[in-house]
Amino acid sequence: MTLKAEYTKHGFILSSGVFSEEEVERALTLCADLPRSQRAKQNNRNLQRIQPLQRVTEFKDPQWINNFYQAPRLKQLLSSLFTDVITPTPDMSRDYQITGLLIEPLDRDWSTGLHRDYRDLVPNLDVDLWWQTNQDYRCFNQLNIPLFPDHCLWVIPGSHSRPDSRLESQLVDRRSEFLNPRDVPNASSDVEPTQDELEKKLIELGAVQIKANPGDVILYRSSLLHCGIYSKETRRMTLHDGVYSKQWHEYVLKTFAQ
Ligand SMILES: O=C(O)CCC(=O)C(=O)O
Repeated sequence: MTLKAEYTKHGFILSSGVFSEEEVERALTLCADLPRSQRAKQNNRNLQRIQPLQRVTEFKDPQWINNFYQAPRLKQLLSSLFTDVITPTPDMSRDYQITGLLIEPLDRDWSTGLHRDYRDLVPNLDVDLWWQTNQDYRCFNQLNIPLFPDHCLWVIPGSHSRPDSRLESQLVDRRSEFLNPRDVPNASSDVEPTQDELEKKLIELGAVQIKANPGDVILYRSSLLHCGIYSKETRRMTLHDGVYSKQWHEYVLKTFAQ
């Protein structure tokens, strides 16, 4: 099966060793202090995402982002899958820059819960238009680039090209229950589900946990049913971005422009 056929079928690819050790080291050096500074700035020890990096004043070298994405093996990977796409966020509009850094919370585990981006994250979305746009696979593609070993992402292979099953839909509906751990102050219940239960449910639904190493790239459709599970015990620094296209940009303009 070609890489493109694999991506089209499963909705994700783990590509090993796209970035060299030196490139990862450079990224780590530039990003090393961001978790500390942003947790302090936002007074939130459990911050799990710094985004967009382009707007973080403590981020010393925003131009590096563009250089980083010029890595020959990344270009090769993307050009074997797409034509007419661009990464990181093109200079179309600052408002749609999503270059981010995913980090571990310090005090408690956290998860995104099972979801499809846009459909489950944007209130009152035109779901028919989103689904129709999803048929164009130049839209709704994202990247995780771990700088430390990263086992946080779970995906349900193939779910990007079909509707939810009844059980998937039930788990998506319970998303908010899995965002916080049991020991969060003011939790409404002392029997909230744990991350272990979430993992068990994901396995029942056929989800796979992606185990990536520094310098690997996980490319996935953001319309895929997916879930990030973050452990406070495990250091996470994963660059997170999209693969963009004219078609994607038209969609966001139509959907979000006032
Ligand atoms: O933490 C992750 O790897 C998943 C992030 C995620 O779900 C998203 O950005 O849509």
